[in-house]
Amino acid sequence: MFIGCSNLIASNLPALHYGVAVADIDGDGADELVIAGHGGPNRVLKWDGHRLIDIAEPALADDGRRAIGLACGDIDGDGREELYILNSDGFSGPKQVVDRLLACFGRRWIDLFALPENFAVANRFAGRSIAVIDRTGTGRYGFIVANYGGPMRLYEMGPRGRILDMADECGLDALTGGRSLLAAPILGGRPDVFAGNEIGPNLFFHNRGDGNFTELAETLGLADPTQAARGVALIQGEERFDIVLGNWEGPHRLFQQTAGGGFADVAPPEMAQPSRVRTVIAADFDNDGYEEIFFNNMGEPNRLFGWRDERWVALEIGDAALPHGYGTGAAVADLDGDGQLELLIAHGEQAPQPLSLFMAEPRGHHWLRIRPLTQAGAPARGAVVRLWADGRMQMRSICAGSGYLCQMEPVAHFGLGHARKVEKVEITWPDGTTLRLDRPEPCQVLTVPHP
Ligand SMILES: [Ca+2]
Ligand SMILES: [Ca+2]
Ligand SMILES: [Ca+2]
Ligand SMILES: [Ca+2]
Repeated sequence: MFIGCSNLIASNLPALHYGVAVADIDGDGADELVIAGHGGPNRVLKWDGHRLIDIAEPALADDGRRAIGLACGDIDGDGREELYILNSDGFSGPKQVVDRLLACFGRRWIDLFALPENFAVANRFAGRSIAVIDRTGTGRYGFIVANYGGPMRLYEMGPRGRILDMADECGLDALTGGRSLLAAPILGGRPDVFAGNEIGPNLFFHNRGDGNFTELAETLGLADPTQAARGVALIQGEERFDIVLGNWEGPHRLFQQTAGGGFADVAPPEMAQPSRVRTVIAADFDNDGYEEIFFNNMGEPNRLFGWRDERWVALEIGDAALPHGYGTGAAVADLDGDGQLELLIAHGEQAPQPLSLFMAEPRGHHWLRIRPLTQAGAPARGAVVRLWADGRMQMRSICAGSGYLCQMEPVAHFGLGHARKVEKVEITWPDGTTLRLDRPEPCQVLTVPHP
């Protein structure tokens, strides 16, 4: 499937890297890749038409801190995303160096946690993943923090620009060994939160519709209490979203949403096969109209599964096997705008290694990419996009945080397989607003403002 193209990364020295987020950092309308540096600089890689160049200024590079998880979202509703960087200098519990919440004013990045009015609320626990959520449909996002040996956080912007931790008030607080986060409208129209944990059960916070949550993991069959969760991804099921979960050296799960309202693990034995897994990604890499499942493993070959003839089969992963790679984070984006997704894999933890970049072998299928925006014009993370072509419906949610420590591009990417026409596209925003586009032309990126 994958062909290595890491030579397109202009400067790529071995380093300890963790999470990867995809967002428009420099405000030019095109997405960059942000990669967490653990003890070294964070990277901001921008496609300049030929290769990826690092444009991280000192405030973003933040050299010397130990960054691990990243996510972007528009916390203040000004149309531009802020960047949350979770730093962890220890495995669990209290830490020395607080997190960053970087906002761009003009061309200057300011850490909102460094402002005197926010200093007390900043996160001082070791953690892992970050995700964003528009829990009430205002177009303003909160940042969910999965701490390890410390309480989960939900940072939102309150009156007069103050940052508040709302986790306790809305029922998102939990003290656990937090690893991965997924925020998407899984059960209903408003975004829910899945938290993959180590030492204790996973948690599923169902959005009751008013932005408050009820924890339902055990009832839904998602608790998996004996396993140590790592990467998690949302994937299209029949007419609903399912959840792929990688467990560290334990059986991987494909939690299929059942008509009865719960989830059942339907991972076939080959997919369930335990591995030293980190990030998990579901994406249509070959544009055949079906998402593949990618498992990023640490110190053993990565794996790829595809939906072929109505069942999951292991695919030849090609150059992305990286049997000696210490894979940590990974993310997808169409960097060069050719309508096929690229895959960036970060490595670290056990040894410094360079980043790895892959493109999928071209198949010549048509495609369509939908980029919905919030009321203010920022990426509408957590919105759901459905597409009908060839008598079949495909669905994606704009990534708000997934994988392990990561966040994918804020675009619904659809391969069309052998279809040459799209019947319609339907977008549902976190506030419930729905817009229908009839017969959009394929092979383009459609940026769709909130109606
Ligand atoms: Ca940009
Ligand atoms: Ca903003
Ligand atoms: Ca595919
Ligand atoms: Ca591409």
